[in-house]
Amino acid sequence: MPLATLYSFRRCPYAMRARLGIVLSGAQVMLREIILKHKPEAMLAASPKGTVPVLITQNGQVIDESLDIMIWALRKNDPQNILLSQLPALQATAMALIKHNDDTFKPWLDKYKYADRYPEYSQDYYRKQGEIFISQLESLLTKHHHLLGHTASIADYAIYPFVRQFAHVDKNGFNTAPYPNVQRWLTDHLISDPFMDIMKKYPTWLESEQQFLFGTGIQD
Ligand SMILES: N[C@@H](CCC(=O)N[C@@H](CS)C(=O)NCC(=O)O)C(=O)O
Repeated sequence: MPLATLYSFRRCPYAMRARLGIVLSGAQVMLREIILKHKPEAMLAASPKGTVPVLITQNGQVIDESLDIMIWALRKNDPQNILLSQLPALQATAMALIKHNDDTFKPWLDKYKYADRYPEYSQDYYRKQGEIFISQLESLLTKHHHLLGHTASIADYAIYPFVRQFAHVDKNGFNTAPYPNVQRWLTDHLISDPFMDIMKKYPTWLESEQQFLFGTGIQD
């Protein structure tokens, strides 16, 4: 049976979250690394909205939302209970936190990162708006080692790629800000094996050229 295909872009935090879901589930897909400025026709034919990641399953189902790709992979195999499947209330909390990340934090992150494109306010203003979410994470991480408990869940994996981007805008400023638990949490993830796995570099996939096996394939 052919493997599912994942259109991905290495530095995109949404694509990172999808690749984390795949790695953590032990799934294996064919990875096609794309360039956002030159999206492959085959990807646009499958998902005309033109965002990465896009997964095309073995059955031809198109999944073009990063969180749905994580869920697709983890529903097949989730040895670490990252999906919190037996804990529906906590799972709902995780989904609400991820939604807050995507709907509120991410737009501030973009404005902070590209402040010159949004001259209405200063970069400092955008950073402070983003820090409202960072403070919420700090208070969660003061209570337990991971966002929602003592083990990492989908909330941690879906959110930390975005916090990484936020931290990278001004690394020194971030590292000296009063968020010791967020700094510890982010560092732990950035030195972890799953992060190393998802950040391997692949040459760009050009139509009908090479694609790459991605993931461990320990899942059936
Ligand atoms: N809601 C989507 C958002 C994905 C998204 O916006 N990805 C960005 C890259 S990080 C993208 O593809 N943007 C289109 C572009 O830049 O042309 C998801 O969760 O998958």
